[in-house]
Amino acid sequence: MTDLVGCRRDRDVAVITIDNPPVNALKAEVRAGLMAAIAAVQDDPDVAAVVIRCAGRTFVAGADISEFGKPPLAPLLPDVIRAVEESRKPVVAALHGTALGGGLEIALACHHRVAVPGTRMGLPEIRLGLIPGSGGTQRLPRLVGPDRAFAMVLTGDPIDAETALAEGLVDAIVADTEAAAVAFARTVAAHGAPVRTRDRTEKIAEAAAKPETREALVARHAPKADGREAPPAAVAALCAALTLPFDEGLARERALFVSLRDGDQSAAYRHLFAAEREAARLDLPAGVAARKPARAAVIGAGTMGAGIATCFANAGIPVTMVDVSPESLARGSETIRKTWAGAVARGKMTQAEMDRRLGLLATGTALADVAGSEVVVEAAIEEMTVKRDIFATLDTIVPDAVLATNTSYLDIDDIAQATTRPRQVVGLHFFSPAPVMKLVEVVRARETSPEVLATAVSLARTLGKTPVVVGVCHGFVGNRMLRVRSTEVERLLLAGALPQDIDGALTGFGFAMGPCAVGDLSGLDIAWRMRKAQGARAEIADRLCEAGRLGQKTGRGYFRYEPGSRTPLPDPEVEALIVATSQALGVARRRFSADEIVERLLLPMVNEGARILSEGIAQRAADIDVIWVNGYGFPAYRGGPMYWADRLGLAHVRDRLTAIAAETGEPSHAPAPLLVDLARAGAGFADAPRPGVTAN
Ligand code: 3H9
Repeated sequence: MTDLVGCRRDRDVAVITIDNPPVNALKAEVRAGLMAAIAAVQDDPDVAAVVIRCAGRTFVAGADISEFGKPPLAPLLPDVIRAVEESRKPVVAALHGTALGGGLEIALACHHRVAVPGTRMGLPEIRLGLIPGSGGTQRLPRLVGPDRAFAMVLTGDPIDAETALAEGLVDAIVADTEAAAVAFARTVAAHGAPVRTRDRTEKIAEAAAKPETREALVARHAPKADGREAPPAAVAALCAALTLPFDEGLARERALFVSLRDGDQSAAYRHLFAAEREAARLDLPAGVAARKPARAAVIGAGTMGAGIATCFANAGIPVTMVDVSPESLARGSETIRKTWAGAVARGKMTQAEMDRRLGLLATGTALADVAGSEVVVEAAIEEMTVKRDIFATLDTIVPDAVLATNTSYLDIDDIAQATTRPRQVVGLHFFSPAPVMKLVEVVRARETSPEVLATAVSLARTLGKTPVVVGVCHGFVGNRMLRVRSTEVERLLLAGALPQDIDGALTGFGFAMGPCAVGDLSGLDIAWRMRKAQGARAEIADRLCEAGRLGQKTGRGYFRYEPGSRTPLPDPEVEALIVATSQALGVARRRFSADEIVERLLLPMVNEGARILSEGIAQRAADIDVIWVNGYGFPAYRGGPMYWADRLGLAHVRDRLTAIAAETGEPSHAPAPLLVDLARAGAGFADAPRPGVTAN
């Protein structure tokens, strides 16, 4: 055995324990230990059955992701798993925590599985741009049937122990993994030779025999083509399980897995996996720890306020939502109730759970109603005087609370000065719809204390969010870069592109929606109002608004919409308006290819990212990637804008920006100094020096 895999005897049952904290990932030493342990018990006449279990908080959560991209080390997981399945003594997997990926694949090859309540089982490889690579696509359909297997492999969503029992993935739910698994193993040992999962064909017989059943499965579960390579590969592997002899299906799965593992997309997903965890890590001074607020308040019952209050109640934290307008408060409460009622109607939540969450939600119309809260998130309208007033008042009502603002643009340092304790003020910038969107920009103001920063990050994680710490500037990281893209959209429209060209280029790149359709969805008047307030103009966007084309809500924006439809349709009227605007401004129009549009929209954004990095507004390039993938729909399989730029090569990015600057005459298109320096050094944004973070 090895240090990471032990084997002890409980009378006639061998108990193999994997102990590789934190998540028992299957690194080479673990694989070797498991292989040796399985081999050792085969010839031991005193062993009648075997249990595989894990120490610590979880059963194996998968292959060790950090080994991908390096030369594979023997024994390979498929070989270990084959040895488990071929064991002459029955093997029982004792599951707890999260049995995921390669971990679940081990369990699938065991002859039986038992789980404690609360265990979650899944094949999440698709979220890493992969498919299961050790028989998951071949054995899972044999145990749970093809329909459930397609759903699990293609969504990556885990199932709970009760579902697993009902579907045949586990044989029993037990109170205590080890003792119950040993007892279970002893019982099955008395029932003769173990049955291998590979030989269990009854659940796949129908789909194996009928092409129309397979076609229906694919139609039901395969997502529409969106540039990701893993889903079609998963479908191919699952179909192989239904149509090929087991060993051939296994070989097909492995070949598909290896090509994905060694490809660009899964490397991009791995980058994001590491980046999301790194972004939540803080270098805190010794002795500083996050607080765990037990009671929260949200100021403002608009879309954002109600959404944020929902997040608190969803996480089990009692929350008071305050709005001076009883009408807004009633509307906000109704929005929340409808969100949960919808989940109940879809079978995603029980009525009892909804009632419990409703019980966590209180409302009030006076700021004094937030008394007793340990964190307050202000989500009132975006006006500095309003926010400063609220913060000045909160200062006295909740003298010890963390005071957070959800502002998207305003200067948090200015807001903090309205209080007597700017050290306790921080930004928590949620994205809409708040209960759904994972990203939260945690904005560290000039005086925010490390304790408050740590509290904000930990709170965001408790709410199930992906926090990224950013500094104060107009729009922080995400919206500051978005603004650059919006400016470029306007510039391209004037220079010759049409909305459908722009959206087609970016959806072709992998965004779910193009910027023009997004504008139409959220309403073009929002940005219009902001421009008017700042005395700024965007000729085409302004003229659309002036013509009453405010987006989907008026049935017309950059596109036109048939009544009741959300499908953007090109509109000759818009084309005429755009061409006339170009003429009026004396801008010559020309054609732009999709590749050129992608460059023209995204490279200036990357350039802004470089400035953001050198100003220390973001700490790492990877933080910017996490923000754009989780908050703005940048395709995850491209790893985020800065990672994408690194893959293009910064010398190429620099040269293209120089060419764009020459064509547009726009000084901000000139490559940023950091980009130039890195390109000269042959380095990437990933190598950019991190700004020194000073503790307040
Ligand atoms: C696979 O299995 C392929 C096979 O089909 C075929 C192979 C041939 N490897 O998320 P957390 C680290 S693909 C290495 O903060 P939580 C993680 O980086 C894999 N390390 O905790 C972090 O490190 P640090 C399929 C891993 O409690 C620490 O563990 N499996 C791995 O919020 C704690 O993680 C998956 O995709 C790993 N596989 O969540 C599961 N997993 O402390 C991916 C985690 O240094 N993992 N680490 O930052 C997860 O979904 C979550 O980590 C889990 C725990 C739910 C397990």
